[in-house]
Amino acid sequence: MDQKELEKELAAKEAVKAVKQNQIVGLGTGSTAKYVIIELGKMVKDGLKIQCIPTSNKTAELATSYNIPLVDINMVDHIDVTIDGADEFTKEKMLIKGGGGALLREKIVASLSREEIIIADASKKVDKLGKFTLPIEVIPFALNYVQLQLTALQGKGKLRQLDGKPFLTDQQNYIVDADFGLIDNPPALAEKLNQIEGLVAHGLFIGLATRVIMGIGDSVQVFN
Ligand code: ABF
Repeated sequence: MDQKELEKELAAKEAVKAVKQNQIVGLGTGSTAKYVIIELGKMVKDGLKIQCIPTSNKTAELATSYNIPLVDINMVDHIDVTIDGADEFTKEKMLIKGGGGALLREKIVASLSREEIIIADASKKVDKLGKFTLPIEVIPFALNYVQLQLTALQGKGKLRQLDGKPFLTDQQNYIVDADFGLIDNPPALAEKLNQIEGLVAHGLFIGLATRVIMGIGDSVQVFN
C-alpha cells in the first residue's frame, strides 16, 4: 500500500473508535471515507448495531455491499457521528469539500450531526484554503446567473464535465469548480456564496467539523 493510502487507512481506523453501539452514523464519500466503510463493515459483522446515512448513492452501494444497515435521513432527528473526507483542511478545521461531487448531501449530513469527524492523509493539510478549486453545486436553470455572480466575486468558474457532458450530481444538478485563488477569509466568502439564488451548496465547510484526524507517516495527528 502506498504512503497516502496508509495514512487514509490509519485516520479511518482512529475515527471509527468514536462509533458506539446503537448510534446513527453518517457515512462520507470518497477514497478516504471508503476505509471507514470497510472498518464499519468488520465491526457490524462482529456485532456492532448501527444505522447509517450515506452521503451519496455510491457510498450507499458500497455500505450495502458490506451489509451495513442504512436508514433514510428523513426518519431521524439527529446523527450521532459522521466520518467523512475532505479535499483541503486547515488547522482551524475549515474545509474544502466536494471534489467527489457529493457536497450538498455531505453538508446536510454534517449539519445534522452532533460530531463531524474529518479524516485525511497529510497532503490535504494547507495553511490557506483555495489551491483546490472550490466545488459549487448549481441548479441547471441558474448556471449562467451563478457564473456571473462568481465572476463578480473574482472567481473563475468552470462547469465540471464528465465524458464530454456536464457532470450531474445525485440531485441532477451541475458542479461549477471555482478558482478564487488562495482564500484570505473563507467565512466571508462562504457568507457571500450563501446569498446567491440557484447556488444550492458550496464546498466551504466552516464551523462544521468537530475534529480532523490526519494520517501522517505511521501515526495520526488530531486537530480538535
Ligand atoms: C469527499 O470526498 C469529499 O467532500 C471530498 O471531495 C472527497 C475527498 O476524496 P478523497 O478522500 O478520495 O480524496 O469526502
